[in-house]
Amino acid sequence: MRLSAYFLPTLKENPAEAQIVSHRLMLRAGMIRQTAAGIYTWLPLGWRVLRKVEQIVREEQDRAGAQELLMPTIQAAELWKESGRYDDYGKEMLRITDRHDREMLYGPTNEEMITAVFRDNVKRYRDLPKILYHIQWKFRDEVRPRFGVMRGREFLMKDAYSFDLDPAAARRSYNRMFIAYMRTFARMGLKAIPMRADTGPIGGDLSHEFHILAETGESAVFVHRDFIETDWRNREVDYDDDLQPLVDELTGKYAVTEEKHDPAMAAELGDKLVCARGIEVGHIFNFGQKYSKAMNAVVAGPGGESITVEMGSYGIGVSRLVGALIEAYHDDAGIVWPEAVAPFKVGLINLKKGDPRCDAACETLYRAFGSDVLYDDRDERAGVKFADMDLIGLPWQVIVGPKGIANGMVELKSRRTGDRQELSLEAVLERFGV
Ligand code: 5CA
Repeated sequence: MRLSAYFLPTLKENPAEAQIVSHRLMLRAGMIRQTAAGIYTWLPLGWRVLRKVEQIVREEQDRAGAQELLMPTIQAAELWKESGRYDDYGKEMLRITDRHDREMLYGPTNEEMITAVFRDNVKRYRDLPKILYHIQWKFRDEVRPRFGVMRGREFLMKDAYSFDLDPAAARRSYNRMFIAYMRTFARMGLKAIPMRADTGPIGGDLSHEFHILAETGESAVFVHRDFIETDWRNREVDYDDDLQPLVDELTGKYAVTEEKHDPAMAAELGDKLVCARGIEVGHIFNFGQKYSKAMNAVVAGPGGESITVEMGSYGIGVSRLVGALIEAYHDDAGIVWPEAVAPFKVGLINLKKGDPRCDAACETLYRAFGSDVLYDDRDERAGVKFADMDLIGLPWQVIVGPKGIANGMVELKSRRTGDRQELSLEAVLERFGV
């Protein structure tokens, strides 16, 4: 993409409405614009990151055996009356009336709808287990939408739902999702801390929140030092294995809480206990038959008997993750994207637009990098180009200037470390395998 043609409205000044760094940087880097309280337009740069995050979530759900579908955002109130949550959900639910005066709503979550899809289409025990998910916009009329996409009213969520024949099988599905979450967040370069949690309006008695560590996180978490040091990225998982020992290891030995553990635990862990701050990016629930009983989601068992299915639900805040990633990865100059979610891998800076050598070298590099490069071909001062490129945080900068290119050399800068290297044009292409 050529920056001269790209829709990237960056801001030099800090917007007054933004209280936290990710909100500030998303506005300044031209990723989002607010259209109403807690409702955002995703501009091209932000949208690219959102799609990358979504794709990692999707790949890890698929790997764990979940199947993607897509349910609508608008739901009929009847379904929610069946489960009893239409009244319980209160003012957080956006209620809508259609032209026929039928009560509708903008979905804050999809337990009811997926339970209806399941009960209308699955009849036999042999069709279980099933884990179904979608990645869809939700609406919650939060009292205080704040911190940009971290607590929006409209936000993108991955929500998965599991259907099993008995509690032991439901636990296996829960464990699969648990491990899938560890892998998902690790792939984005994030440390995710699973923490035993309350179930709130979703229900059930087994639940974990996943917090990623960032200095500006909303909740305090206490976590075992060894846990922070474990790298999940390279941990291979066979989802057909019994995952219970692994989940026990993660929730037992490294138990984390919002309060300092239980004195016995504190004494045992001693100075291994680290207090950190976390942002909740995922939440999983096992709620048994709460919805299946109320909505009559049953299958015929081997002897023809009717079995009420066991369910769980598993959410990831996909749009919140974009903010959380910036909370975890930024410096004074701007965002520092981990490669896995960067909107472009390389920012190409032409320091002297109009200089035939610089232009020719940049065109060569631009073509070679293809869709993974953002080429600053604007007629701007070098300082402006450096500042913008640092602000939007692409992992690598390739800087082409008249002095260097006279000797066939360009500069490669790592956004993360700030390290700079002089390389020949060929060496840069080789370095990135293009
Ligand atoms: N039905 C369940 C699981 S699918 C559910 O809705 N869980 S939840 O309420 O915990 O939401 C799942 C995730 O969505 C949260 O962990 C959080 O990361 C994200 N989320 C929730 N509310 C918001 C919000 N207002 N803005 C941005 N993300 C949100």
